Amino acid sequence: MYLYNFKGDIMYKVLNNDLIKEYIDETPDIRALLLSDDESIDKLDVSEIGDGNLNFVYNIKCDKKSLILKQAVPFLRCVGEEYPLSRIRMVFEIEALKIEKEICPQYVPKIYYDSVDMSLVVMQNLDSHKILRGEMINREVFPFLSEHISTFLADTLFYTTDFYLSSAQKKEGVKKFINKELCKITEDFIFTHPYEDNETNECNPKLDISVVKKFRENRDVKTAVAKMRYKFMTDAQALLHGDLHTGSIMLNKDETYVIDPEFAFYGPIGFDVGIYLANLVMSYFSLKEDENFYKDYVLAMIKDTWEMFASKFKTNMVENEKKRKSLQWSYPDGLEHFGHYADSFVKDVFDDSVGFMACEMFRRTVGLAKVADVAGIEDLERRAEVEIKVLESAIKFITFNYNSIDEVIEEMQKI
Ligand code: SR1
Ligand code: MG
Repeated sequence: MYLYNFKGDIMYKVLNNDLIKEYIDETPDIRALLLSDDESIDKLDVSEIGDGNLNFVYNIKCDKKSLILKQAVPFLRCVGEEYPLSRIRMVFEIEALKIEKEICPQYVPKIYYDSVDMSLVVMQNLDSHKILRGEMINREVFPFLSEHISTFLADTLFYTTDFYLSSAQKKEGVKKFINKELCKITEDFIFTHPYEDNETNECNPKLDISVVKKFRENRDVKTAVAKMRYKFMTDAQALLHGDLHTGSIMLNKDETYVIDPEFAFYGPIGFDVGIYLANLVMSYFSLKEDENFYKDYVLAMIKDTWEMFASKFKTNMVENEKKRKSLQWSYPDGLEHFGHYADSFVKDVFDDSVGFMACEMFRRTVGLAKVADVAGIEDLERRAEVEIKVLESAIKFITFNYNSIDEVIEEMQKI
């Protein structure tokens, strides 16, 4: 039933609910996680639960035991087999999960098994946790989320920079994460297609096309987006998650987990921060006039996430510098000067974050991949009103300079 290669490993096959059981039966390391030797695979309960754009995700249960199996297929799930995509993305996902787990064990699910041949990873089932996007649509509040996400961002991003790694380690890291195909998806679907007449773009039919034209034909917007695109392609600052929207976070009131890092590569720090903030901003604009409590909550999330991230990243820089005592800063007052440099570095990350935030907001409105917070609004006229706010604020974010997150929030409140 399965083909084996010369090393005796199972060769790739696209799984489905039935094939998963057979696969588990033939893979002792996974089988032992769910069944005792004398138990039959018929006891397994398998359901496909993936709602992402790329892969298939199976929830596998046996009595009280359960796990998640995620498999990459050789095409882009949301488009279909006519959009081929190599399965190597699973290698990047596995490697990134392992690095993130080492840096932030409390925010990354446990990995039980991985197979490069089968392009799959078997992980902890976060069955008492839900996807953040859905929880925000249900107006749920999470007291520790900003604390957790700001630490995840500050630590995964800092501990993979040249500030922390040796020059050689960092370059090895960059080489290991040449994630060509998924970076190209981002270059196309975030930074290119939304600004052109592309067949993959999709718009709410009730969205006034003149507003779309307004940013597509605005030279300042296009120049600024081109700069963000170039920065994304060239600025290998740190190992990014690469797709840190609110659908890549699972949580409950106490715990937060970041999942799905298949887009991981060495890129600009502000990309991860900006994508996350953009998804909060879109959630904010999706709220109705009278939802003041949740509006204030989302604005507080935006402010807290940025401010906690900035402070934690700076602390990481300064504390690490004290230990490293690099020559560059060791002259009298060196550490104080380094503190100024850290402030200036973090301000550059802020500017990048606001720019990437705008790019994510444009593409989630007129591009292929939408966000349910906005696209899920059934009344298309109301959805269009929200989309106009998203586009108008994105135009401001990409063309103006802001000194602080408070200024960004003030801008949002004016729209
Ligand atoms: C064409 S793939 C669309 C999007 O899905 C992923 O989650 C990424 O955000 C990608 O841009
Ligand atoms: Mg994903």
